[in-house]
Amino acid sequence: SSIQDILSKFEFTRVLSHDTRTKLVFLLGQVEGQDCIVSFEKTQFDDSVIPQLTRSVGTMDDVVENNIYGWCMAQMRYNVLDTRVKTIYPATDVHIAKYEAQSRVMLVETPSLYQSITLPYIKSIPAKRTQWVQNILNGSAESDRVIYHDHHPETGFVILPDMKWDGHSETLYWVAISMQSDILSLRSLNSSHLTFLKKLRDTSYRFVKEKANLDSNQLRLFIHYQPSYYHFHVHITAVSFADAPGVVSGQAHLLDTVINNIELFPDYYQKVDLPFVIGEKHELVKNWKPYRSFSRCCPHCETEVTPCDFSNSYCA
Ligand code: M7G
Repeated sequence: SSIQDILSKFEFTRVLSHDTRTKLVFLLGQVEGQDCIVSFEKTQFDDSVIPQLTRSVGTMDDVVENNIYGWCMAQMRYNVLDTRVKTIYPATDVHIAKYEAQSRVMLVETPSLYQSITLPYIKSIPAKRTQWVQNILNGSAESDRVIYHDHHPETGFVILPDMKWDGHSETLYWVAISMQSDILSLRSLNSSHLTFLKKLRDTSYRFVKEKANLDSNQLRLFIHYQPSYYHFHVHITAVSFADAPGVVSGQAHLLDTVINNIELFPDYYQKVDLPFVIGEKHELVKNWKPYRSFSRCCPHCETEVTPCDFSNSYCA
């Protein structure tokens, strides 16, 4: 039989597999009483259509707008595939640097490099860059999407769908954002935040179970270091979303591990060296001295000479 013939006679039985990363679906069905497998794969965009993509956006569903960010599910006029569309307008140089193709580097942040480079960088970030966060906290954006809001000024947080979520539970991606603006990042966490962190974790488990029917053992809760936004938040993702953006080592720190480290050592995150992967076009990279160029030059010496001369006892 011809392919066309097979497809027209295909009677669907069940989905054999659906790889959400490769967008590859295998279906089992029957054709004239015999088993038949058909697969579908979302194809790459053809290079020639890419410049025309914005013009081919047709009907838009699930439209969300928050400050300079917007995203939706779009039916494409000149393409049968539904495609998720995100907009950032107006975009800053920081956004451009973030999304531009670039190689990545592994840097090691000692506590003193945090003080001398990272903290001044964080302080130089204009407040408007986290306007979208304030909009969520004060209810002026995405309020219809908020899943849970604990308003306590110190231990409160908001749980809502992340911009990265496509709405399916196997690719679940939510975010929990702290009410407090003083917790800048993982580096700021100490034993005074344990109650907050545990409450956030347990509440996340409860609501994911309720709304998406996933158990706690199907979830990966983590914190990014370095984050893009220095207002503390926790990423809530499905374990099945195995290659969700940003789950890699060098970026994601499991919330359970973070809580445990602080329980063992209250000032763990003020003392520890934190390695992190970052795009080479990021502003932090430009100022990063020393560039750790080979492993025998240990990060503790923080010499400005690259490679260091091994005069420090650590490096001998
Ligand atoms: P991050 O670790 O600071 O940065 O996480 P990343 O973008 O490098 O992961 C911030 C998280 O907030 C990310 O998962 C973003 O997708 C998400 N996010 C960013 N913006 C601007 C918005 C927004 O406007 N609304 C929602 N709901 N999520 C956002």
